[in-house]
Amino acid sequence: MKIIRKIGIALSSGLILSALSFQAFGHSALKASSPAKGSEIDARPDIIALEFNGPVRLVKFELTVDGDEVSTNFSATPRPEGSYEISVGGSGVGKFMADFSIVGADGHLVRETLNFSVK
Ligand SMILES: [Cu+2]
Repeated sequence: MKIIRKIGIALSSGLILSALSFQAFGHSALKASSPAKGSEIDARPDIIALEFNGPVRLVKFELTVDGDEVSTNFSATPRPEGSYEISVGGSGVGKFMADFSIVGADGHLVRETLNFSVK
C-alpha cells in the first residue's frame, strides 16, 4: 500500500511539474520590444516594435498615453509573424501603455502589456 501511494504521489507531482513547465514555456510571449518594457526615453517613438518568441497573430493592440487613447495603424493580421511594428502617430509625451493580445502556435490567447514613458 505504501509503495503504491508513493508511486501515486510521484506520478501526480510529475504531472504538476509538466503542467507548470507547459505554463512557463508553452505560451507565446513578448521577447523584446522597442521601446523596452519599463524604459524612460527622451523622444516620442514613431513606432512600437514587438518581437515574440515565435510566430503569433497580433489580434488586439490598444495604446494609451496618460490614460488617453491614441490611434495607431494596427490591424489584426491573418498570418502569424514573429515581429510587428506598429506606427503610433502623434502620440505626445507621458506614460505609454500598450495593451495587446496575441494568439500563438498553441492556439492560446495571451494578453500582455508594454509600459514605458516619454519625457
Ligand atoms: Cu499557450
